Amino acid sequence: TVTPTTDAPTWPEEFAARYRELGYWRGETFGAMLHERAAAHPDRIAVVDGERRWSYAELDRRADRLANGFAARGIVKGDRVVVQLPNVAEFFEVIFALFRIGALPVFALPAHRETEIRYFCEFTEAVAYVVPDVLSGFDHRALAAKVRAQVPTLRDVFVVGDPGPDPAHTPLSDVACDDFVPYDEPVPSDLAFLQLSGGSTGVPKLIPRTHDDYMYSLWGSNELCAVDEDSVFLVVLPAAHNFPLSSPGSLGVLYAGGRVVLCPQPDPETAFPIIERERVTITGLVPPLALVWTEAGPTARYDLSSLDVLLVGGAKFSEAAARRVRPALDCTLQQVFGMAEGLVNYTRLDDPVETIVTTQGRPISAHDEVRVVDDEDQDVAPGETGHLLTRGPYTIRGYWRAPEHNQRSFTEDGFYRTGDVVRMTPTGHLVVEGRAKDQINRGGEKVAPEEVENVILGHPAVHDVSVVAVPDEYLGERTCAYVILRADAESPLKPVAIKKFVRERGLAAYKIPDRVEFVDAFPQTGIGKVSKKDLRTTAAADQ
Ligand code: J2J
Repeated sequence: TVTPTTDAPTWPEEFAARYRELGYWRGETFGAMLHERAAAHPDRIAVVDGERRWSYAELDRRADRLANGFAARGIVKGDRVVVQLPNVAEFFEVIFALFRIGALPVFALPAHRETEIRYFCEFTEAVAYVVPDVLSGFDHRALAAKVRAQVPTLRDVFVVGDPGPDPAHTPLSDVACDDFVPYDEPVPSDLAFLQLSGGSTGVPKLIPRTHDDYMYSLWGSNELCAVDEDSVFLVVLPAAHNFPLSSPGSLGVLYAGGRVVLCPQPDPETAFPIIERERVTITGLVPPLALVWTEAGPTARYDLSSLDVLLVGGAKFSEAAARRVRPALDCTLQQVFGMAEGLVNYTRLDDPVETIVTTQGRPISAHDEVRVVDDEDQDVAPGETGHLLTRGPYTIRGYWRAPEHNQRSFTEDGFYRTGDVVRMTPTGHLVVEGRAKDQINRGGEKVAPEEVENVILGHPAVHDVSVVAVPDEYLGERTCAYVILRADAESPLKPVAIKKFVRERGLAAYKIPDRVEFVDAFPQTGIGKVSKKDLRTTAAADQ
């Protein structure tokens, strides 16, 4: 049976039974999976981080020792641990250690700052927070100290690298422990981790994924992306994001017994020499990066001939850009339209070129149920554009601890309302035509306007604010904040003052409005609400 949890809705028993019968849920856990791979091919390289090369046996041993150490510190099955690490080998050591003891990593991104991290720690009642020391000039230990002072459940801060002077911070290297510490292991139907939603509300929602369901998305992806033990996957995007983690991602490649290579920065100058040196065969990029790579490819001084497959997703990849991939990089483009909530669509490697460049793929599974509906939840005619609803063997049935929000985001019969507006081709491929959710897709990085608006409303001079998307050639969309100042506000206030305020309140840099405009009023809809549609039109025209 599916492990019951009051924190997250799960699949009804009949669905769970069907997914098992169909062989999608294989009854594996991440902890056991790594043990098995390490036993089968101990000496094969699992993770490469600069000069460090960890074999499967090494990664397995490290995860075991760290699991003992975490258990010795009282971290138990079901506990939440916020993990905020860049693309370093320790990321895998930490998450597999947590998987083993059944504690749930909460996958923060390196860009997250105080507001987001405090929220993750508070909301999940996290017992520990794992950070790097200093990253891109930002001291994560100082952030950890602030958050720890505010969140009583947070007992431990583990630092990868130099722990600094704070006695409350423990170097991760001091945690590992050779002596076995008994712990209660998770079962395959248990939650494995909490992933972050792109979000369209005031605070990001947390996505509860089980060992069973996520594992299926991995091997299902491996089959479609031709990942096997000879695959060498380059992690270019932030490792914790669902795309580089699972589509097919680092975890898919580890499942297949392949090699994961970590890339510290996404630019061609950093990535291309690594591709040459490690003979990388597959990687995944968001569209803006894919543009940069295809521009740099033809004149690159590095041998990129090992690269077979380039996955592009996270935001719409234009047809024109898609056509340039093969000529520039001499590899097969695979479009991927996925979401951390579940459903992942891929163009197939053997699809006709026209399909590859004009669609965002079709679902992994024959049992991914996909509906395209109108505003009344009625199916549209075949080929018409509508809202995408989905349910299936790796799509969640509800967010973690969000019963009210779940009422809106899921239909009564358990379909997830993706908020994406799509059209289905006769071959079952989906074309993303737009979006109904109030979210801005800034080159694959998702910004929830409401979250940014709430922060800006905290500024003493601000009466009202509305954040909207502005079309952008490179990122697809950028953000623009329209601000109405208070009548009694000290003028003049400069746009940078608003940006600075958002930064100081501790939001990730990609959420700071690219543009700030002061206005006297917002356009209204017929029923007196702010018309974001009209604001977007104004913003696009004013560029
Ligand atoms: C248009 N919009 C896209 C695409 C995602 C693989 C790939 C991406 C994600 C991801 C992921 C798009 N064209 N090709 O988790 O496993 C937009 C949609 C979608 C939202 C999900 C994966 N690919 N999108 O991007 O949870 O709006 O996951 O609903 O971050 O990104 O965002 P996220």
